[in-house]
Amino acid sequence: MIEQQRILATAIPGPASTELHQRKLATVASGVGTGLPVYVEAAEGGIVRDVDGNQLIDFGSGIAVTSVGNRNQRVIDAVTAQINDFTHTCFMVTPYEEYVAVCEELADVTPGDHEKRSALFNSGAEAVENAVKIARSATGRPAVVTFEHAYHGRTNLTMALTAKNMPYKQGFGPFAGEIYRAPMAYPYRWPGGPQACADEALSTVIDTVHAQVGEGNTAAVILEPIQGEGGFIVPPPGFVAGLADWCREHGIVFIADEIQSGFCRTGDWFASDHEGVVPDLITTAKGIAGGMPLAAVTGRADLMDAVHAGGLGGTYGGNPVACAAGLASIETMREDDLAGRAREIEALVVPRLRALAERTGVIGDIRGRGAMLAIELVSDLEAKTPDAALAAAVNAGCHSRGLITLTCGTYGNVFRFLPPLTIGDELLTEGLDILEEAFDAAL
Ligand code: PLZ
Repeated sequence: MIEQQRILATAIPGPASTELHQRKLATVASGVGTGLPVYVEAAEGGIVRDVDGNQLIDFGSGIAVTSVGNRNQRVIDAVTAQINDFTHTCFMVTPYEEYVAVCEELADVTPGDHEKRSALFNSGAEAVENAVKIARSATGRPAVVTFEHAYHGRTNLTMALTAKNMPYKQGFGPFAGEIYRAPMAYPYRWPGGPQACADEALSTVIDTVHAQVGEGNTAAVILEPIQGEGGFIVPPPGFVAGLADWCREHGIVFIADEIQSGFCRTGDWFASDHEGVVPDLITTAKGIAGGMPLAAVTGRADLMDAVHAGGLGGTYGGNPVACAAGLASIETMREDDLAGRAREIEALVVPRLRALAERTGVIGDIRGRGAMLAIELVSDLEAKTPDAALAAAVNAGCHSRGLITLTCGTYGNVFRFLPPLTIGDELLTEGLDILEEAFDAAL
């Protein structure tokens, strides 16, 4: 048991972490970065404990993964039982119930009550790759439309879908072809202002695809209903629904990438639910399995089943241990109403962020839903000049005070909040106090 309490036992990082980091630098490829090099020994609930005995408050959840809390007991029990039974057979060789049960749960919790099928994979990027394969196979069309500020992964196709060059794409091309980028409905930075954003962005996307791609050549449009790495950009009401409707009119597969926004993070099962949108295909990963590697594509049976037998798979996809963790995580979300908890977190955090914005004058936008919240930092509120240096300074200030925080955004100036949904109010409040201190120290 780790007490749900922040402890600063040494400087952060402390001596034991620093020693481990020297070993890391000598042996781990330098392309694999670390945002906060404290080496973790244990974690529970909303606390991560490092090898120096420091206990940090977790506002990152390993990038929106441990939504059911670090060291969730249901996950531990399910995984332990599964490991004792068997760890692997390869579902494509000799199948097992856990995979099937995860697909049943996915059909139940994802938007829409139509006939659905799922396929399981290991990572978010792999799910996105497969969603595109399925859309192309089902439509016989090549093109895929993606958006500014999008993030879909680090494999070749998903790098092509991702917008931001550094650090994700620099030097790694050439990228996959037949990918077209459309403008994103980004209310805070939309030239015509937030009121005009939904309509103008939608018509620009439609015109762009018509003029530069051709609806009949377009297999899929892929969108994060709330963009993650790109800056927690929440499109204005109507944009996602309008896009999905237009896709349906033209036989284009609408793929919602809910890898970061899914599984109760935004205060409902999926961000699409807030928009009243039923995607044709939905990609999930991260929060689905309490930290075990599991990802999925779920969607309309007619599309999913258009792929020839044997066309989808992989050695580890839907590994039984990961599936057991997935089932335990979904049960936790349902039984403990973690979507409701995400809404409570929003209600606690947003007023504090508003007060912080008023006091500091450097927060241009507060946005997000549930426990997927962010502030965009600017050096000039009128000009909306991105302030990545301040975001980095506040981030470092949080880290040294024992709060795990993350930044994001195309311009590196967005500070995001992704606590485990099970975190207690006391740790949340203390984390927000630390954030204020870090702002005061950085300004
Ligand atoms: N789609 C919407 O958020 C992963 C990336 C961290 P993988 N986001 C965190 C990093 O720097 O690599 C993500 C996402 C959305 C796809 C992915 C990719 O998921 O499990 O990292 O492959």
